[in-house]
Amino acid sequence: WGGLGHITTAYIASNFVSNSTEAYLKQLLRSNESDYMAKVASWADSIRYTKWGRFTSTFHFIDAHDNPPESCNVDFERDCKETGCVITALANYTEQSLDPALPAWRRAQAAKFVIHFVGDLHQPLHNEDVSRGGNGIHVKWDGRDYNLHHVWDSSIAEKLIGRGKPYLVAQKWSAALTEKITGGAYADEKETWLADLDFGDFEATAMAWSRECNSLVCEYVFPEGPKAIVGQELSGEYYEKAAPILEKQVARAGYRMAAWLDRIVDEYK
Ligand code: DCM
Ligand code: DCM
Ligand code: DCM
Ligand code: ZN
Ligand code: ZN
Repeated sequence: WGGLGHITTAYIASNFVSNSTEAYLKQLLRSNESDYMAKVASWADSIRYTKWGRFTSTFHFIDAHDNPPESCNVDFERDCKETGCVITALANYTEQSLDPALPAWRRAQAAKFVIHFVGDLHQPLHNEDVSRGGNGIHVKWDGRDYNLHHVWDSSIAEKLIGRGKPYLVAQKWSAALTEKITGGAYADEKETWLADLDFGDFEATAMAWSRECNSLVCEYVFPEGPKAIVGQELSGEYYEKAAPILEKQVARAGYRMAAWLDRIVDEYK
């Protein structure tokens, strides 16, 4: 996701974590403000092009070598790169955040990676190989040229909630989604969102969430295949179908992030 998506997932998570998780993370991240998670949610993107952070560049996605729109699937052995993918990254940084032998700054760093990668795992094109997750596919948005990955990372969300200061619009969006989760459209299904959460197997959990997300690629990202979308204007009908799907993925990411962080803190303390 772009900044707006990551900040929003983190704000949602901060609305659902337990009091002890909030206290632990505020201390670890050295912040007493309500944006203690939101402000670290995009950190992993800010270091991926630096010299020291280069080793993390493939950690943000898994390149599913499937065949949309006929067939969508993810296979860990086939699709996770030697250098790592979002599945191994989430598992490794969850382990690090639980390691009492690591100093606090390393556990803080691990927590920041966990917050970011739970978010990325819920972006459909972070679970797809075609043209490097859509980065190589030119499309139109409000008449201008963009790549498809950017449309799903940012353009759809920005159209949905409107432009403005990222933290303010993210807070507004997270409040609306939190309401949908607690008492609105998602209230009845939210428990099913945690059905695949198995804190005894980090990679299996991440793969279950990845498969669910990847299946959206066939239906909503490339409904008529990758070739048919090239050059198309996406801010109209395509947006109308994609926006509710994207919104649910952001809500799921935030709700699952909270549950995951609760498990980490429960086990650590
Ligand atoms: N941070 C961290 N590890 C530390 C100290 C801080 O990961 N040892 C994170 C949490 C803060 C952000 O970096 O949100 C900025 O920290 P500071 O306020 O120390 O500049
Ligand atoms: N990305 C992806 N799948 C790929 C390559 C990249 O999902 N195979 C993502 C990571 C970034 C964005 O696309 O969010 C841009 O990546 P880059 O700057 O590496 O091209
Ligand atoms: N939305 C928002 N702020 C608003 C109106 C809408 O953030 N003032 C976002 C969050 C909603 C989504 O747009 O979930 C769709 O809005 P609605 O459910 O009101 O149609
Ligand atoms: Zn992206
Ligand atoms: Zn990322």
